[in-house]
Amino acid sequence: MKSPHLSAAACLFISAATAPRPVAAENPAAPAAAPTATATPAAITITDDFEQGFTRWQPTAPENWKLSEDHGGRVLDLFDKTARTSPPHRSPFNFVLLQNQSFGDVSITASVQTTTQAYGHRDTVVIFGYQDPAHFYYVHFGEKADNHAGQVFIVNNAPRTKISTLETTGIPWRENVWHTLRVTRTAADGMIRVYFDDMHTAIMEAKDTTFGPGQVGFGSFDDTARFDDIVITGTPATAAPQPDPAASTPARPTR
Ligand SMILES: [Ca+2]
Ligand SMILES: [Ca+2]
Repeated sequence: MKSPHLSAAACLFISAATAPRPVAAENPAAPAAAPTATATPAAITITDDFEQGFTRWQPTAPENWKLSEDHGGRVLDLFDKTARTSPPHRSPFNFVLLQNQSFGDVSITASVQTTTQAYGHRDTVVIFGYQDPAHFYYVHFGEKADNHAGQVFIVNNAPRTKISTLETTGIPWRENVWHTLRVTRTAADGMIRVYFDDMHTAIMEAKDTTFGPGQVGFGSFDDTARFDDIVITGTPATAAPQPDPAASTPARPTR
């Protein structure tokens, strides 16, 4: 049996940006550091090339996903779309979520190949700010854009609603071609930017602060596709969850 002696570093790792934030200055004579805005958690990067599996990802319908040989190794293959969970509101049927990790600021990059024949709503999706099945954002990378495709959407306890402010005419998917897509969001101002193959010029934008930190993932509304080389960089939120004032504030006495 071959020993995959190099594989431990190849599959999936988390690297913390280890540069410590400056602690409170003890020496008042020390030159003042450049203003660093508000203290934010150090960003981490999570990568996955799926060479060792995909147990870190939680699928909505596990029977639709498998590892396949492609792209010079293994890829995560949304190979079937027949099994479906029933989302509480009109929203993507098949996606995986990175487990046990939420992000505030986040950048999600993926290599993606569609395995669906061309049609107007041929798509993949990237999920972010995920709170629960009824509350999250997603980008629909749809072949031809309209109010229900090729947009940034919010699912807020209702069927998905387009929130794109910069819109595209559609995503130029090609058969048997690996594309690169990226979604970024900054939590403070809610700015969302979407890229496809050209990582310099956003093709979609939106701005929404309804949801704070949340989980991230990817999949398709209702098609098949293959995914590889995921790179997620962001500020983790699970270590210090922010209480929801509306939910956690004890009821004030009213008498
Ligand atoms: Ca791979
Ligand atoms: Ca579709």
